[in-house]
Amino acid sequence: PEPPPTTAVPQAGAGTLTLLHRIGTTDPTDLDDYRANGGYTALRRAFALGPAAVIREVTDSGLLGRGGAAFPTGRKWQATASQPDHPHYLVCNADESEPGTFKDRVLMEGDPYALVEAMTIAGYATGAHRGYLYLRGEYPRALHRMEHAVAQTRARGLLGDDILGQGYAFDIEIRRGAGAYICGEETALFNSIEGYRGEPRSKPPFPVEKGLFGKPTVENNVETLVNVLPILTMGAPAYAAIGTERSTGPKLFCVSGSVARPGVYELPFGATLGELLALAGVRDNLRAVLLGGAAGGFVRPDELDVPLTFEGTREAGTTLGSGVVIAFDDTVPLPRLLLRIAEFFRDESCGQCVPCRVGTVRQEEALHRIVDRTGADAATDITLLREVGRAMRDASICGLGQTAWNAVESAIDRLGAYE
Ligand code: L3W
Ligand code: SF4
Repeated sequence: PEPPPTTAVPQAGAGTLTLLHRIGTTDPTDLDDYRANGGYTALRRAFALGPAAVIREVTDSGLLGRGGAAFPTGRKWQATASQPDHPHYLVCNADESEPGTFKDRVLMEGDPYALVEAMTIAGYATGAHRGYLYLRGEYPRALHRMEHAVAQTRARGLLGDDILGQGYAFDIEIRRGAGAYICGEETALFNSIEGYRGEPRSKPPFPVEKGLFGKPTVENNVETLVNVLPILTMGAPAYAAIGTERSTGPKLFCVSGSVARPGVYELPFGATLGELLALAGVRDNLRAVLLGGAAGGFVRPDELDVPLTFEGTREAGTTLGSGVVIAFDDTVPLPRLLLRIAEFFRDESCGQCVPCRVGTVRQEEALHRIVDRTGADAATDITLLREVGRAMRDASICGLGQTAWNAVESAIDRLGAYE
């Protein structure tokens, strides 16, 4: 039976929708409806172009990874395609676990065939014949939709040994996560698929060279892959004309917190934070906005003109991450919120390396002392937090430890959290 709905219909932002255009208008359980609404035109174009030209299109589009790190997708695909070692694998990271992120869920629940088609194109371009979809365990509806879409496309010859009669073989296996944030880190995710503990590996070697089962692997986020469809249907130049010069294309933003209309918004890169919050109905008593989730940073109400681009947020001393925008009005107790973030990182640290395993505990303890007023004074604990934060950032193996101090630091420095 169909699991109960877990997501509201996403609200459209201003302008034309590219990534969300089928959501809410096309039946996500009907392959014919998908095909009647533009489905599988991108794969046909990919077959007409050939793998090398598909990679060129993706490179020329300027597409940057949407999972948070903004790595150029074309460069990743090219690096994998050129590896002499075989087989090559494709992994779609659908473990969406960054607090405040729910865009990939909306894509998988509302337009599941798009992800199947995009994964097929990515596999074709990079020489993979097997794709893994690693899906967050807490997304039963997305799982149900994706299982249905994979089974239906397989039954209709859109997955399998000879896709669209083009002689290309590709299939998708779905794996469910089991609730660990760290398994969204790309190499911990490989370990999880392989049946080992979800612990990150040291990089290099990068996955493009030695990834899943030690073989060349492309790993992309759901939203990244779905962008490949408009790149191929509209062509790289038209796609690159959307957004800004360095952050091209459309972007999904997950808006939540103290707003009237929380949801997933699609806007071209370059819209300002203020414009996005106006669409979502921001309240007058706004105190702060968290960009990029728990791994991100806060901005103040007087900084809402920051452009929502990778470069714009970086220049403003914060991050776009995977598109998280959480608004907090002045009724939210900031110190308690920071404590909650610190608890999250302490709980989710895999414990493999000392700076993160110990640092996340020390960070939480110091924040507790400040909130409970059980320490000598807040200034002493803030000094300690800075030292611990620097050690975690400099010496942790993976992004979890490296970013575990970001939000707390920005709350202290930009918001004056404990003044
Ligand atoms: C080949 C090289 N490939 C880097 C690849 C690398 C990876 C990608 C990015 O994510 C972000 C953080 C938070 N040759 C390469 C290369 N690559 N150099 O490019 O790599 P990297 O190491 O910059 O980042 P990462 O570890 O993949 C860290 C965000 O992730 N984050 C949480 C994200 C949560 C979600 C979610 O819930 N959906 O995304 C937490 O830290 O923004 O920037 O593929 O292999 N020379
Ligand atoms: Fe594990 Fe944290 Fe080290 Fe990452 S930084 S490997 S989560 S202990």
